[in-house]
This record gives sequence, structure tokens and C-alpha cells, in this order.
Amino acid sequence: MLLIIVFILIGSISALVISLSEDDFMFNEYIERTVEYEQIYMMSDLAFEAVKEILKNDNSKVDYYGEFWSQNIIIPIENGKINIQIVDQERFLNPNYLVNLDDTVNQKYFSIFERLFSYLNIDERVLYNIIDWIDKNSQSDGGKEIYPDFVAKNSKIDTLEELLLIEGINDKILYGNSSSSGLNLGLNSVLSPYSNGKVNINTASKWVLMSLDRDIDEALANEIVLYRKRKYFKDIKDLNLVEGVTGDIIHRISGLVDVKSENFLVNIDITFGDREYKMFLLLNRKGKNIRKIWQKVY
Ligand SMILES: [Ca+2]
Ligand SMILES: [Ca+2]
Repeated sequence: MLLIIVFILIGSISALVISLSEDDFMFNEYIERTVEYEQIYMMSDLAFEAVKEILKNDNSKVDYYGEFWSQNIIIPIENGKINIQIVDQERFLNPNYLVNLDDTVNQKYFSIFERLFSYLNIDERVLYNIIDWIDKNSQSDGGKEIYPDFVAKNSKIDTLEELLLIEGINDKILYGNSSSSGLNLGLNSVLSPYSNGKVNINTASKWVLMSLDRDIDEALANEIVLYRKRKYFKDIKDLNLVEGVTGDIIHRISGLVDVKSENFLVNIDITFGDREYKMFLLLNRKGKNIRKIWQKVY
């Protein structure tokens, strides 16, 4: 990916030499920017190495708030700073797990999403639209398979922005709305297509916890969050230390939850002179092995 970008840059520079040779000012500006981009990539590599070290030195068997990775990291640089925020993806629900490998609907996940959508005041029809968007077949399961200008993707969701193509999902539903009163949480604060499908009970928000089981109401979810402020869950069974969590609840959610995370989205903000760059890295961790899945620069 990086190589491709470098090649494109080299190509663009030679094209510019021909077309802009009379406009030295613009050309110099372009070269300056190109050099800056190279520096940005170098910094992002540095940031990646730093994050890799942090995650390598972390206990991968349990992940919770208070661990080093969960804190904001600021690295001062000449002329600016690098701000790194690591977000574990297992705090979110992954909509891709609504559909099983054999293309049938995953009933457990369906119930979780039904609850989630009712908390977020999203029409249940949108849930069927998401299922038909993801499942490989083109027969409607109650949702939309054919749109006026295109057909449903019939494949997994790669990015949350992609949800905007699905009927019934608009900016307000995806990103939330903080202007009016009441709960206006966006899907982007509860979903991720990068999660391994097992919700980390140490990092999941109250709304995700409430969606997991019909007997986890708001009061009980608050209790779980309160417990987490003092201790963390070393094991799923530790949930019974929270007053109100029954053996039945633990039994029902045991295959859907975990106490650790595997995928991490790293937000890197680079302030450099008067310019700002945004960079995202998706990392996967298996024990001490950290793998970069992709990298994006804005
Ligand atoms: Ca950890
Ligand atoms: Ca489909």
C-alpha cells in the first residue's frame, strides 16, 4: 500500500514537472507537501512501532480500562505533536455476525441487535435490511435486496460508512446526534466490523452490555460498569460477583463474551506546523504477535 502511494507520488511529481514548470511557486509548494507526506509516513511508522511495543508488553489474556494501551498517548515532536488513541474493537458488536457462514441468520446475534435497535430507537426493518445486505443470497429475509441504482452487497461489511448505503440508515443513525435531548447514540458508538464477535465485558459500553441478554437491564448494566471501575473481570465467571447477575445470564452469554480483546483501531493525530493529519491503523494481536491489517491517511 505504502509502496503504491510512493509510486503514485513519484508519478505525480514527474507529471507536475512538465505541467507546472512555469509555476515555480506552486511546484515548490507541492514538493514541500510531498516531503511533509514522507515525514508523516515516517512518523506513522514510528507510531506503529510504539503501539506495537505497548501491545506486546501488555497481558493479552485480559484487557480492561486502566491498562497502558487504553490511555491517550501524546508524543511531542518538533513543530507539533503526535496523539495516539488505541481503541479495542471487542467493546463493540460486529454486524457481520448476524449472518452465519451457511448464510442463515444467527438467532443469538439477531436478538442482541433487536434489543440494541430498540434502545437506539431504530426501526427494526433496518435490521432486516442489514441482514439482506450481508447475506450472500438475493432473496429477501424481510429486508431490501434490490435498490433503485444498485443491488445489496451480499457480502460482509468492511467499513461502518458502508452502512449509509443501506436503506433506513442515515447520518443521524450512524453518527448520532448530540443536539437534541435524550439518547441519540449513533451506531458508530456500538458497532464495529473489525471485532472478532466476542464482546469484551471489561470494555463494552452499557448499551452493548444491555443488548447481550434480555435480563441485563439498565440498572444491572450500570452495576457491571460500576464494578469495573474498581476491579476488572479476569474471567467471564467473575460476572457473578456483580449483584444481580445470575448463573442463567452467564450461561446464556458465555459464548458471546470474553475478557480480552484481539483487534485494535489506532487513531493517530499528527499536528505538524499549521497542518493536521489523521491516520488510522487496524492491528490484530495474537499473544505477542501484532499484525497490521491496514493503514489509512487523511
Ligand atoms: Ca491486557
Ligand atoms: Ca443478500
